[in-house]
Amino acid sequence: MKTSIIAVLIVIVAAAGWYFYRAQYQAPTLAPAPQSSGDLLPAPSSVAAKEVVVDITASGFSPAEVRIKAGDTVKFINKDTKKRWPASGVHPTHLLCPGFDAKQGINAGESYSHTFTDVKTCPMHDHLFPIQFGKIIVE
Ligand SMILES: [Cu+2]
Repeated sequence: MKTSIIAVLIVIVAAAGWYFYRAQYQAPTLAPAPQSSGDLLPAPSSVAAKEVVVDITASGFSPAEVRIKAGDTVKFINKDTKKRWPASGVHPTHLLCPGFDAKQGINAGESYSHTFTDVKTCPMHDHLFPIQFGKIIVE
């Protein structure tokens, strides 16, 4: 009688142990639900502000026309050998897009970044070579 009670207890303990082991083991397999919501993460990041690079070469801005979203940043990299000075129109006051003005010549190899917050088209030029133009279209 005593041995049969012990045997039943062992079976109960084993069954409970197996149940909890299985519940624990299965927990990670339930993870795909949060992981699939993780799949949605790239969408917000694609909406997030981005940085667009414009090279300034001897022949001017490349690309000369950039289309961005409000909040995006344009990074002007001086790839010429001379100083370059990206700024908004109109030369020489640069007031069409306030703040978009490097305020000084950028050395070769260096860069100037500006974040465009207003939805508008900003004509741009090189203040040191005011025959080179472009535009930043902020949507
Ligand atoms: Cu200018």
